[in-house]
Amino acid sequence: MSQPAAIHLADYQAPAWRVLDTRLTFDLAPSATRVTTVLTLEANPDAAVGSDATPPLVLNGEHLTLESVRVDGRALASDEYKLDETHLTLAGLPANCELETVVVIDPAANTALEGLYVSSGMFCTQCEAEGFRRITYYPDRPDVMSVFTTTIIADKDSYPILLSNGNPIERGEREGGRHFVTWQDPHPKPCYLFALVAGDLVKHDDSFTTMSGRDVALEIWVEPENLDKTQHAMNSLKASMKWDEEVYGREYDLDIFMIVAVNDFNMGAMENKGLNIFNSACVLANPDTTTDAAFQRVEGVVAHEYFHNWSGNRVTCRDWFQLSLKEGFTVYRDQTFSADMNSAPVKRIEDVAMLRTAQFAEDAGPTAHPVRPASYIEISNFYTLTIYEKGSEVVRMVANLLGEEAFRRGSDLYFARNDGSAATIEDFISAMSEASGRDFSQFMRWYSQAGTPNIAASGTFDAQAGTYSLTLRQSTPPSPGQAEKLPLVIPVRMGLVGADGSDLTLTLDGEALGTEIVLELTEAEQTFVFTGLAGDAEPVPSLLRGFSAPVKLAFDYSREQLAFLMQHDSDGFNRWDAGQRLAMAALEDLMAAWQRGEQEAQLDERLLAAYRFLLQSEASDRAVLAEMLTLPSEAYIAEQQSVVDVDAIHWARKTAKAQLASALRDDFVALYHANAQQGDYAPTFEQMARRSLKNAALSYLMSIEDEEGMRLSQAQLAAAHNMTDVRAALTMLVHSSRTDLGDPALKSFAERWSHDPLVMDQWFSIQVTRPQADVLDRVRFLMEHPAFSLTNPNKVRALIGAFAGQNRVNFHRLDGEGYRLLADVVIELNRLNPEIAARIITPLTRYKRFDAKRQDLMKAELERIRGEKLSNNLYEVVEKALA
Ligand code: B3K
Ligand code: ZN
Repeated sequence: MSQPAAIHLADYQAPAWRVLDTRLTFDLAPSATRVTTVLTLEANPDAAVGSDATPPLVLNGEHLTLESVRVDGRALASDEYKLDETHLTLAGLPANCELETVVVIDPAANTALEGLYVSSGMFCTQCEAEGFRRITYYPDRPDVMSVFTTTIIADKDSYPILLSNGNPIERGEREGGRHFVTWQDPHPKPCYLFALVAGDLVKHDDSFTTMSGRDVALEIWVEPENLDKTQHAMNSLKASMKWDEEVYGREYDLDIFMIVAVNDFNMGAMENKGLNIFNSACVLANPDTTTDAAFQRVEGVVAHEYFHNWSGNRVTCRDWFQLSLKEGFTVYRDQTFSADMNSAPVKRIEDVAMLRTAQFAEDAGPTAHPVRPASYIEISNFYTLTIYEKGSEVVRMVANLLGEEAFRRGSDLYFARNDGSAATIEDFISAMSEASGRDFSQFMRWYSQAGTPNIAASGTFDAQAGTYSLTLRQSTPPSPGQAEKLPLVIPVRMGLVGADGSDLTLTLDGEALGTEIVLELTEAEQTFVFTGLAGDAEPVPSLLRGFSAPVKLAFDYSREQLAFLMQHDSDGFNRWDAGQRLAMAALEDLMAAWQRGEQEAQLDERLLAAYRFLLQSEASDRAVLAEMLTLPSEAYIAEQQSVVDVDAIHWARKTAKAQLASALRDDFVALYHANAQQGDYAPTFEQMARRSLKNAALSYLMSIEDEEGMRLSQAQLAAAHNMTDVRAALTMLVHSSRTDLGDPALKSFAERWSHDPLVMDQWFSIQVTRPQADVLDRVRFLMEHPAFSLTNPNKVRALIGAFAGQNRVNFHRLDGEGYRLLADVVIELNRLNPEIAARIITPLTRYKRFDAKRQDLMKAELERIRGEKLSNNLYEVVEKALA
């Protein structure tokens, strides 16, 4: 088998040709769409050429049937160009010329969902990263930017709405019941930002007046039955537009901004210029069908895509190695936006919890890569948590090192200097450096070194001298292709908490610096000596406040110190983190007991006392309290272990939860009732906090199948006040031993919601995350359900993704059946949708983290997959996993 070649950052060369103008005509039909492309081309004077002759023009193109090629109006014979599976090459062109190609494509057969495809009867596109080459022959790379004029011709009855980027400039009728619309996008853009939609859609209209007083029409296009699910996205869009003006000085630049919801979509959404296309799961929201978490996801994704208009579209990426330039920065922007709209500490806790489980696991696994990778085989495999979430953490460190004002100056400079061009990470960092006068050369290692850095921290208190010496040692473990790592610049925000719970003044080198500072760790080991502490008792260090760097920090805290920080730390994030550390210690005791065969082990009293304190302290912020009452997830616990023992983890967490529930049963009942009041549903963070607190309390009660808890769950389900409460109650009943209650509830839920795919996705997930051992049969059974389809990524994620990713005990069954099921699905998806196949396989690629028996079983499935004729996507992932 010929091996796909890797592409290297070091090989970057400027494009040999520029496209000054792109005119596209789509004659739409599901199985045979004709695309006529007229390109005004110019040999790039900046590109290296050996002689006077123009360089060959190499156009990308895949799955296209070429009908004709014309240069300056003259039709070429087939020996005047070179055509293969992936390229159309023309040599000897004049330095300025016009090229016309005509191709035919088959959108109805496109199950990869890249390029032009059909979803629920409508046409739509996904071009990032390399989908445009499935539409027409083109230099499909982000540093080739052109203005686009797009004419869409289609049957008027089936496709009354025809959309593309920019502004509509002409429309009219054609013969045979067809019509057309021509769109023009005045902003030069790379082809990955091209979009087209054709369908029978209705819109939610609104408008926004920009800071300079221009009116922008806002349109959210959906299938008619979803029109009652668009208000939240519209509110979120308007809030995002305002926020980007206020916080970054960024104004929208076209007269119209459109969002379209589609049911079949590989990712969350896509920021195509002026025409964002969304996975319906990330735009539609309604209290009856959508949980609070999904409401927040809609707000965050709408903002993310909107923010890309500047960080991504006006300033785009020179090449795909720079992907985090737009993604890391835009995630940072959407995270801060959501923090401003909701509870900032809760947003930080959620983002960090995700980073520390999923991204840290990626960083420690076979596909680990730097925020700017040095090479890739398939770029679709690099839309990762490292590029997005770690990339955002790196930008956050820049922002924190610079402070708000200098960061804003840096971002203004970056946008001004690179507007309308394709930039690199150096362009971003140099703007930040110039705006602040700070040297970022060592900091750049964050972009080139993979792996999660460790900090080993230790402290000694000298009561007599009144000094506290804090030693920080950093190291980054080896990752594939990178054996040796250099020290990074690691900002460690910290304080010293005195015996009375207040922060002490920090004095370093004779200078009093306040009660909270950022230490900059730049060497492998550094010691900071705080003075002036005579007369104080030993302080407790509060380190990495707000999670000031994406690292694993170890400090040998006693459990008493953790309980103390959990109550007193002035930093909300670190209060939560101290609670998580204390819970981890208690869970580790239980796991060790389980491994010794002792099933009667008792939970550490100190954790119980800490929970009692939380439940009885009135002052707590509700939103944070709900987070604090949540034990570390099984995935997070697994991350902390050298060899993952899935059964011990599951048992320990279950046991801890049940013991907390038994001991604090009445407090949980009271907490439930104190937060149960119901007014009209609103997706405000105050209401969400109440619901999450109430449902957290209920989940403790249900962990011991408490009678009152059972009654409350059933009543909450029957009241059907909103999907957050319904889903929580249904999940708890279905996950309990009471199948006599769970099964009928599932049945009536399905009867009520069979018409709504997004609700049925939830119905799938609830069932396949059931902890009981018979769940695998349920997974297989549900794969045959009429509402399930392997060609719909949301279904695959809801059923297969939820099972393999969240139902850890059952996925990791010792008979290997969980692994086999996932491998079977991966093999099917390899043919249907390689991008999704290469994502859904992830749990199998992490086999090195488990015991020998499970390793063998997982490896055997990976080998079986390797025996197939693999897509580049899967080839790259499987080869790295088995390397
Ligand atoms: N930029 C898109 C990425 C889609 C690429 C899928 N292969 C989503 C986003 O980050 O906004
Ligand atoms: Zn993005």
